Amino acid sequence: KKLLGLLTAVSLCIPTLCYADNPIVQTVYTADPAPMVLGDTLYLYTSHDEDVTENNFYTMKNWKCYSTTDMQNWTDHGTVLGYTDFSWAKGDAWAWQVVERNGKFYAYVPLTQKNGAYAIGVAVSDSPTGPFVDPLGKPLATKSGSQDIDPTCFIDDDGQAYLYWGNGNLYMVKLNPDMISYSGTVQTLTKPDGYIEGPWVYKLNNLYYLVYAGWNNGGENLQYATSNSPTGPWTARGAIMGARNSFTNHPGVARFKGNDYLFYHTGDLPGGGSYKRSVCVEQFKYTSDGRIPNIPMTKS
Ligand code: FUB
Repeated sequence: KKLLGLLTAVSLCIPTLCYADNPIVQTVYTADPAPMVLGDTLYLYTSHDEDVTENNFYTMKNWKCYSTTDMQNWTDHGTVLGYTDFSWAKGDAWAWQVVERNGKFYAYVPLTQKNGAYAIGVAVSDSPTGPFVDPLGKPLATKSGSQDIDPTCFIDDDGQAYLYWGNGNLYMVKLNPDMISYSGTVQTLTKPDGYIEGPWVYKLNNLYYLVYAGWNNGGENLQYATSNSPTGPWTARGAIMGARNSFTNHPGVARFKGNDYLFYHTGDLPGGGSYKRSVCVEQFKYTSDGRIPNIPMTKS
């Protein structure tokens, strides 16, 4: 049955319609999942680990998009943006996120600049599946140059958009309503215990949640913290998931059609590992007092 499931998943993934259990995508290596709910569709944005890696490290050149209306059948929208779409970048298309505002779609990306420093860029589209265009021709934001990765955007109920990012430190800046500029300076927030990278911020029942990758015995796990403010202070609430066949894990959380989902990645596809990862998803339920439970990984 499992083999049939895998064969079905692989065969139906050509050319655009996928049916798959975990990993969701079984035709290429994908990582750093970032879900976005738009009406009755969930879009899943991922980074892309190349099949042939260079220097035994991340070899990542572009980003991909998938969508579903039922969390079972997935449409493959292909590569929707790449580092070559940014004139100032020389590579490292790592974890990204796309958010919608007033009918436009804003992609926040980490890239290595031609001078070698990391930076956060932005690209805009009229469609959730692109094409995305860099409106600035330069980075949107930088702070440390070495830790400027893993951007995530959260728009609060009052319309204020926040851009968070950072490895080792948690940086934050308030975006202007145009979503491609900011006012004030980039702040270094007090990070919750265990924070490494991969922030994902959202609000539920007036509580702000920060889910992130944290330290766990020489690798990463997923942890979360909560706050009464989008700028903290954050109270660490503990680990919710480990990592499997990959040094990293990376969270994306969404409520879709009344159910809650945690997206993450493993190294579970054949030939996979820390630099050839695959995105997965688990449905979960918050406890009655708003806690995220420990969420086991499943594998088909
Ligand atoms: O995908 C490259 C890096 O691995 C990301 O920036 C981190 O979050 C980790 O998933």
